[in-house]
Amino acid sequence: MLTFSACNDDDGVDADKPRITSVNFVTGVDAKAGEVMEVRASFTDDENLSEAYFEIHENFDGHKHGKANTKFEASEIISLDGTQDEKTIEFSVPTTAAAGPYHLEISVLDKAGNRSDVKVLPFNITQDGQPVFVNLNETMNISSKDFTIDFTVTDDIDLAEIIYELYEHTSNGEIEITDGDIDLDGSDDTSFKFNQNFSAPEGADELEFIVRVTDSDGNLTVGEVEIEVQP
Ligand SMILES: [Ca+2]
Ligand SMILES: [Ca+2]
Repeated sequence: MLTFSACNDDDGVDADKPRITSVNFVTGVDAKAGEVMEVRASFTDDENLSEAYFEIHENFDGHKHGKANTKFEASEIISLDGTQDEKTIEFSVPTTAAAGPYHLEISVLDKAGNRSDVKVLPFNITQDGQPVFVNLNETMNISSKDFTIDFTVTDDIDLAEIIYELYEHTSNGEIEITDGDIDLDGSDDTSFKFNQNFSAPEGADELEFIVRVTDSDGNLTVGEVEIEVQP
């Protein structure tokens, strides 16, 4: 069986998609507003690379727009050459970029017009003025069905809203147990003490608590607590 080949060399058409071989957040996955974020990515194609596409967009989960700060968006197209190439790209994050979770999307095109799958990479933009969690334990072990989550969240100027969700991890994925929304209507809410009782469903062994706190400047800070239920 030597006669068959999977190559398209006969007709000269490049039908194989290019690939992204590595992506590295050179300056870390926390990018500070007002600073430069650097990303290095490597690409490969069987015949000839053409260009790479980088896009940044927010991942605030439907959160409303802020006032002083705005959600950062950017995109760049970079020319590539050969069958392997590596580029370092810089994004200047404005000082008014809202702190919160973002996505970097990357895809690559070869000279024949084949596009790679899109890689989606999470990162955060941070701000000195974003809400800060105090005493939020990221892991908890509970031995009874009923338990309490308590922590404090502070802000330099004003907290606006606290949204929380409690999930159960099951073999069929995540099931929401409960959620809540606390509006802080004052104009100088610089500290809030969260203290709530919850109940684990019968038979649950792993829960997750996610809390999203927005300040009145539009910054979002996300906290997570992994909760192990002891048998
Ligand atoms: Ca190709
Ligand atoms: Ca603030």
